[in-house]
Amino acid sequence: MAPGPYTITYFAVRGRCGAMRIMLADQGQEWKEIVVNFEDWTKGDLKNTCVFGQLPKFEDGDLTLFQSNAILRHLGRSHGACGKDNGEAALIDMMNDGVEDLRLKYGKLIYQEYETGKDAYIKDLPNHLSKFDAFMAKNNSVFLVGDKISYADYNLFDLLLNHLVLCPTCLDTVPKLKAFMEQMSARPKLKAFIDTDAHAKLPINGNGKQ
Ligand code: GTB
Repeated sequence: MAPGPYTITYFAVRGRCGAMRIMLADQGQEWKEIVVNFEDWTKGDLKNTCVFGQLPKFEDGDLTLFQSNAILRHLGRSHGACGKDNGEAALIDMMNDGVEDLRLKYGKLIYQEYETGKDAYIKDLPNHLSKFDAFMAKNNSVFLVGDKISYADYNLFDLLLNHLVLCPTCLDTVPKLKAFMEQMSARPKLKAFIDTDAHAKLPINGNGKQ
């Protein structure tokens, strides 16, 4: 396969690049990784070139993007994974915003209150996961919206992988999400990628907490 035109510049973690890597792998794309050491990052040279002073940075040929969700949407549009019409695209955007809301809560737990907040977070998790489960139950397929995989499915999958590490039983009360994870994990290219060291051995978060 010819190398893809994609480059991801990010720290040596899954973090905000887990979903885009899983998506690229599942879509049969190749990409280059530029790994940034946090010590080098603090010198500021690269930071000063980033639109919002943060990573990930994503290059698609001459196009340079920041903001992980914009990158996912761009890949969705490029690879037919953002719905079959405007209505589906809007619902996919909506669900992806829901994933982002949960990712922000997860990030707050991991980076700010892991020791004091973990038990309460896990206790409250069914309230959040049940919303995705109920929405999925109304769709007549294994995906969030329509009958084709979308960028929001990859984002949800990545975030749920993280949650299964945080709390291995967290999907026991949400059967649709459990089936979703099983079917996503059985996709050959996706499974091959998450079995690689490049994914499996990469820390989930930057502070070693998971
Ligand atoms: N809304 C943005 C998006 O979705 O792309 C948020 C991007 C973001 O939070 N980037 C963080 C960053 O660039 C990295 S993700 N932080 C550096 C800075 O702001 O100067 C979280 C993270 C934190 C630390 C590490 N680490 O130490 O390796 C890895 C990832």
